Amino acid sequence: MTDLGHHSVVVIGAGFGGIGASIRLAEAGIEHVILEKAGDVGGTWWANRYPGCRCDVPSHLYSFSFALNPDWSDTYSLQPEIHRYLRRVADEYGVVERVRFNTEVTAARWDDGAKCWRIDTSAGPISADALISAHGFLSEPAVPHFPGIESFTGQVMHSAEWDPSYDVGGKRVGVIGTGASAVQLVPIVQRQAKQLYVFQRTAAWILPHRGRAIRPWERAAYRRVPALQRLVRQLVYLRNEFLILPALLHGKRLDLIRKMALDHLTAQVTDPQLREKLTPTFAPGCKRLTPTNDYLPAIAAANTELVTDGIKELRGDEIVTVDGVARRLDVLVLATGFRVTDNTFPARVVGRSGRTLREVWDDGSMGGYNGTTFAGFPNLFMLAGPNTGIGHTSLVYMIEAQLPYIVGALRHMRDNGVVALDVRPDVQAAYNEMIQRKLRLSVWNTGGCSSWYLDKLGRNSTIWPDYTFNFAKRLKRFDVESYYQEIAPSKARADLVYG
Ligand code: N01
Repeated sequence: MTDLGHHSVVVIGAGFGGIGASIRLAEAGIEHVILEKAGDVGGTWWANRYPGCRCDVPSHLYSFSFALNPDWSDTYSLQPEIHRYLRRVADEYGVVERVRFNTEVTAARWDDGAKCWRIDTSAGPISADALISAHGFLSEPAVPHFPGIESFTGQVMHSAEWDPSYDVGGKRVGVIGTGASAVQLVPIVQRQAKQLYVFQRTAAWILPHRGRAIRPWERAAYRRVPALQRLVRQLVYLRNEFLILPALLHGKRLDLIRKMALDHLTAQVTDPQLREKLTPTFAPGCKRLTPTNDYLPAIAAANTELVTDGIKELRGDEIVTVDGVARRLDVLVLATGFRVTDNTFPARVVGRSGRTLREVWDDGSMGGYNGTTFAGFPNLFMLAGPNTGIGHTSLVYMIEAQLPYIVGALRHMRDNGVVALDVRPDVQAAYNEMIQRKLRLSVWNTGGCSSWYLDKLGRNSTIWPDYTFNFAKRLKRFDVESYYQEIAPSKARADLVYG
């Protein structure tokens, strides 16, 4: 293994976060390298290649604000198109040449003597003055352990690790899960499979999908008049902020969403018993709302069985439910989501005190400041960190909102000879108290479901509980007064000392 040297900044991950960070760092003249475990850019949009994978956020909103794509072919884009977009942006902005592919970060430790991050990777050690983690919170598949899974004789695939060469045509397929990934892949699989079993633990709120192809003349208009696409993007953004967010945050108009979903169910499923099974028992929005016009008909199709009995074990080529029924399978698809609040990345990051981020979070639950920095972990910045998730709009908006803050911090360090920036614990605690207070009555906390939004202590460590423009406003300026800072001896001034 070779020593990968020292850099001003190391960025982990080349998805939306890492690409956006690299573009902004380059504009600010900040030297950096991106470490990417995969062989291509794209992050989650590279990894998730299951059939039917598309974004349930409108295309015009799901892109960088500075790199709109007038050529989206659909109002809700499919994964290959989003990946192509990210590839193109990364190429055009020179990001690709700054990426070290097939390089996985295995550990990162703050060296308080040298004031730098010492990072171990699968390709060798590397160090940096500052570390930006854009590892993504939906990057580690959650693989539940079912007894017998090791000796299951069929194929097992997680939705986020789909093998594109596997053909489900004419096969007996089992799908576990009914979340955002499952509702997209089930309709495609149902059309091709001989027999499909969908194992549902919790029924999902299925809403009508409003997607449609974008007509050639619309694309031509967006190309010719970019302001037009900006306007459409802004209207979509405002609709989501002012119509959907209040429902989730304050329960306003939840009944309307419930009625819309139940009408959709009634229209698409005629069998009352099946409808009963498909009717959720928690408040809509408590889990991510899933819009689709194809899922319910696929569940009602003759070659599909919706199984609501719990899974007991796998035995040979069979999956056995608690009622003792065994079903033969050729392939088992785990659409079982991601390790979010128990993501392993924080366990690999060691701060000033010698404790990992995971250990710190497990004490007081997950938390940071502005979803970006962490007391005791100097010069560490996280994109899409704790409480930056949103259930109603585009995560790309949140990531972009973080970038001026991070670049502002790095510029401040460079211009003032600051070698360590560490958010004050009291500031971080007050911030998290504000977040939790705002979340208390939200549907994510009170809707009666268990979701990946809540951590093992029942705290909501994932969702930003306010308008997203308020998040952007908060992070517009780097608030140095919220930080302890340490100055390089040659530049130290009396008013800039580590407190
Ligand atoms: O995962 P999920 P996902 N036995 O966690 C079930 C994003 N995303 O991959 O509800 C039986 O939502 C689990 O059951 P239950 C989006 O942010 C975005 O679908 O816990 N079942 C659930 O039904 C989304 O929220 C897009 O009872 C088990 C399912 O598996 C996030 O990714 C598209 C089980 C997991 O659902 C995750 O979505 C796709 C077990 N042991 C995804 N363990 C966009 O379009 C789990 N389940 C942007």
